[in-house]
Amino acid sequence: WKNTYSPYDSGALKGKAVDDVLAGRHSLKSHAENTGLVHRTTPATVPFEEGRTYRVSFSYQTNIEGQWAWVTGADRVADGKTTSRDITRDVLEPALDTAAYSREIVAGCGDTWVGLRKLGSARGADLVIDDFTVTDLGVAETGAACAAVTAPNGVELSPGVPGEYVTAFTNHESADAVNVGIALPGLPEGWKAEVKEKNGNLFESVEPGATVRTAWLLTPPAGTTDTSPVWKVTATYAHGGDTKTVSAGARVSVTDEPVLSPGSMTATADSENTSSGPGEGPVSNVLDGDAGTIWHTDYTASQAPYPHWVTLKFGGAADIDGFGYLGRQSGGPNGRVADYEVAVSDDGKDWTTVVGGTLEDVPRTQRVSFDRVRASYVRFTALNALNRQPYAAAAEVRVYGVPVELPTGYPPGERPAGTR
Ligand SMILES: [Ca+2]
Repeated sequence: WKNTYSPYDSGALKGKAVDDVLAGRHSLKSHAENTGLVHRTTPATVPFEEGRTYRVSFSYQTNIEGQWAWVTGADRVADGKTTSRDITRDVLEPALDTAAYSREIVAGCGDTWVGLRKLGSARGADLVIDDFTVTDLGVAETGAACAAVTAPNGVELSPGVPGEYVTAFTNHESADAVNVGIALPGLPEGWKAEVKEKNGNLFESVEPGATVRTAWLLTPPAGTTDTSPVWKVTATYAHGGDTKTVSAGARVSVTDEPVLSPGSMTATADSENTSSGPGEGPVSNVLDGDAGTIWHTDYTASQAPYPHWVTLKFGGAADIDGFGYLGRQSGGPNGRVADYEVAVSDDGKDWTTVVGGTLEDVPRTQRVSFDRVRASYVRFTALNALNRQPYAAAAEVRVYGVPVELPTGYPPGERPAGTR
């Protein structure tokens, strides 16, 4: 049966939430968790042995895209401290009917574990799993791949406009990773992937612990508006005589109107709180594509009074006609902006106000429009807060428009075959 009478929310979730139980009498359900690791195995509950291959499988249902990932991780103990990190991360696609997950892993890189990670902050995100099974498939042909590749979450692109998309490779092996090649297999038909720097997706050698980044330019074709395609970012490298590949799921949103890619802009603000960790305070959080991380004005060292502002510097001049504000999605009402002004500038010094008004307390991006103008900067000035406290905050901001000069790149380099 479907959970049409959800006990915790008879409104928005009614008729849409996942089942409480998939099979038999018991399943494990996670409801509206905070972001982070929700549950995982330990060496005592599932003793993975280094150098062996295992199949990890389960059945599941979930209701909102981009909220949950199934993770393979490893713990390492050094100097009396345990460090834990994700090795692989598979984002689980929405499935309102029971779906199956299965993946083969090679244990190693420390004490291997598997578990569930909450990625997003969408309201009412549920995941229920059952029939969790680990099958020992014997000794692996190659050692565990301990490096990691990451893709940005929540990037927006516009049809026909090359947008910035930065992937990262970190070498967690004990020795150099050589002949590293980053690729985007499974990119949908018609999409164009370029790299900003020639051969920017190839690295001769990456030292243990080091991270290297690849700046891509992705261009969705016409007709992809309002889609959220998925693919994989892979890194192939040689280490210890083996060729290894690690991968991560990737997703972007193709918007219904041109938007300047967040990665092409830099943000500054009049005030930033610095005592609450990276997820609350820094103004760079308004461009990271994560609704769960916010800019918040200082409330530790001082309580700067209104007005507050965020200035966005573009990668170059752009023709723009709108601004988007996503208020904080959790953690209380402080900082949700009421009255605002948006101004534009060519040089970051002389400003022209193009629109003003009052924002609402809604869980979506509020887009305000103005007459098309060419500019290199936008400044969002918050005049007061909905709750009349002295704080301002934002989860994400956007500028709608098209760069005057579209960025250009190079075809990605081909990784040479062989280990070196
Ligand atoms: Ca954010």
